[in-house]
Amino acid sequence: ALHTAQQEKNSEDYQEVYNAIATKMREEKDFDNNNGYGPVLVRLSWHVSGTWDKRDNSGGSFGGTYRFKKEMNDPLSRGLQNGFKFLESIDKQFPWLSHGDLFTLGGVTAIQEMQGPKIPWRSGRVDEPESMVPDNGRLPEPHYGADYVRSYYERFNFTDQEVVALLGAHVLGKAHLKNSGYDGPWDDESNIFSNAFYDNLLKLKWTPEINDAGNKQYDNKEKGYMMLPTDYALFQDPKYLKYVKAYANDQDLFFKDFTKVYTKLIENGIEFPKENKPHLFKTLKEQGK
Ligand code: DDH
Repeated sequence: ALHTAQQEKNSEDYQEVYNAIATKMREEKDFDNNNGYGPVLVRLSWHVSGTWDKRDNSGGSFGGTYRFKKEMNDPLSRGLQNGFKFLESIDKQFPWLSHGDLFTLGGVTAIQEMQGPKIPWRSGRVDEPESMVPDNGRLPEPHYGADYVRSYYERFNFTDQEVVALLGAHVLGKAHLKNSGYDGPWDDESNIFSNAFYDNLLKLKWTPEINDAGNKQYDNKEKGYMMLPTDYALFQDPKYLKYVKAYANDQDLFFKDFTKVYTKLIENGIEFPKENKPHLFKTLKEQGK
C-alpha cells in the first residue's frame, strides 16, 4: 500500500513539487553550456523507467531503485548522476514523495518547462528495497541499426510508431564524449522540446564519421549536429521513415503521440489504485511566475 503521508496529497501538493523543480531549473539554467537541467532530467526519467521487462514485470519506475549505486552506476547511464544530484534538494524538501514519483515528475516538469506537451502524471510509486534493483544491461546501446531498435522495444510492446514518437526526445541536450563515447547535439535549440529531431533527420545531409572515441556517428558538419546509429536507423528503415515524415510535418501530431507513449513508458508495469487520477500541471509561465 501507498505510504499514508503521500496518500493524502492532492494536485496542489504535486503542483508545488513541480514548481520547486521548475524554479530550480530556471535558477541553474547555465548548467552544461546553457542546456540547463531539462535534458538530463528527461533522460533520467527514461532510464529509471527503461529497465522494465514485460516478461516478469521487473524493473521500471515503480520502486525508485535508481537511487541505489548498482543501478546508478550502469555504464549506459553515465552523466545521469547530475540529474540525481539536482533532485536531491527536492527530495529533502518533499520527504513524503517516493523516489519513483520524484524521478518521473522531474521528467514531466522538464518537458513542460521546455515548451513541450502537457503530460498527465499519476502518483503512487513506492520505494522498494535494494534487492529489487534490476541487473545492468537493460538500457539500449547506440551502436546498432533498425533491427536492434525494433527488437529492443519489444520488451515494452512498443510499436514502430511509438518508437519513432518516443525518440523525438533526441532533440534535447547532447551526447558527451566522456559519458557515452558520442559527441555533439541533435539541434541548436537543445533545451526546447519540438519536432526538430525529425526535420533534421530528414532534411540535412548526414555523413558517417568515426569520432574521437572510435565510434561511428552521423554528422552534419555545416550545423555541427550529430545522429547516433540508432537515430539514423529511423531514417534508413522504411517502416520507421513513414513516421519520421509524419512528425516532421506535424508538430501537434508529434506532441499528441509522444505524450501517449511517454506516459506508457513511465507507467509500465504499474497498477495505480483507481482513485489515483492523473494530475495536469501548469507551467511557471501559465501561473504568471
Ligand atoms: Fe537517449 N541518448 N537514447 N533517449 N537521450 C543520449 C542522450 C539523451 C539512446 C542513447 C543516448 C531515448 C532513447 C535512446 C535522451 C532521451 C531519450 C545519449 C548521450 C546516448 C548515447 C548521453 C551522453 O553522452 O551524455 C539510445 C541508444 C536510445 C534508444 O532507444 C535506442 C529515449 C526513449 C529518450 C526519452 O527521453 C524518451 C535525452 C533527453 C538525452 C540528452 C541528455 C543530456 O544530458 O543532454
